[in-house]
Amino acid sequence: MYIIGELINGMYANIGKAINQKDKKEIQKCALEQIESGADALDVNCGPASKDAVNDIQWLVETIQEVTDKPLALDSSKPKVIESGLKVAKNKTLINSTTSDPEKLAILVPLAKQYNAKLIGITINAKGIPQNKDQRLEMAANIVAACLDHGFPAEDLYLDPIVMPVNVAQAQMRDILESIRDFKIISDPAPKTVVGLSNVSQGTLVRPLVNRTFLVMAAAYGLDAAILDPKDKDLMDAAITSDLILNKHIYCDSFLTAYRKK
Ligand code: THG
Repeated sequence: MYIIGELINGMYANIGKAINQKDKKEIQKCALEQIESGADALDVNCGPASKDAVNDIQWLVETIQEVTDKPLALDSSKPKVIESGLKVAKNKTLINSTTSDPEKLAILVPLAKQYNAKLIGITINAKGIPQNKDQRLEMAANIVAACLDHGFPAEDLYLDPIVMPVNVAQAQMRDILESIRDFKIISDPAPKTVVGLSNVSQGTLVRPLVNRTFLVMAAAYGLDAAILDPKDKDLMDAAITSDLILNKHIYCDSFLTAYRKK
């Protein structure tokens, strides 16, 4: 499982404050803690309170790059903010994200190609969040088609079925899981899949348990990557053990420690 740490997000009070006060140490601490916990990449989101996200994202990217060269996932619904981050990002970057709207795809797929970035495509359009599996598959197919049109490789595309809170959309959970499996049949080579895991537990009382259970189930449906809190050790242990069960790394008695040293 490719782990994208979710904690550098202005929606968290400490990060929102650090962005406002240009407190590099707080951001760098958050970056390093996530990497030490096993994150392969870091999501970077200025959050709803940022008044100048075009500049704030550059400051965040430059601040994080002072302490790590892990890939960054530039997380914004505004293409201008993503492009601004791409301009200063030194290493392989993920664009998070394009929707399935033609106007968004027309900007973000060429941008991903130009910067040799990976691209997350979320199955949302101007009409909103899909209500069933067929709508998710249709939007996903539109995203894949746009990538193929522009010569952007499907293997560098991560399709996101949009995870909803289980207390809001309980009847959709099975569809979301099946979408993770079905997205793979859209093209050959197949696109990859990703979820924003913490969405599933928003507003629930036992968040870590809900997150962990959904992650293990999604892993069984073939999930490739997840945006999550890597500092949740039980969650990371479950992710690593799912990979073990799926034969992605070799068993040894100390597989949890061995994986973390990789
Ligand atoms: N798909 C993609 N990108 C995404 C998401 C997604 N990026 C943002 C988000 N969803 C993933 N990141 C988070 C980060 C935090 C939370 C959920 C998802 C979260 N935060 C606490 C809350 O809202 O209760 C905030 C706690 C606090 O304020 O301290 O749950 O789905 N591609």
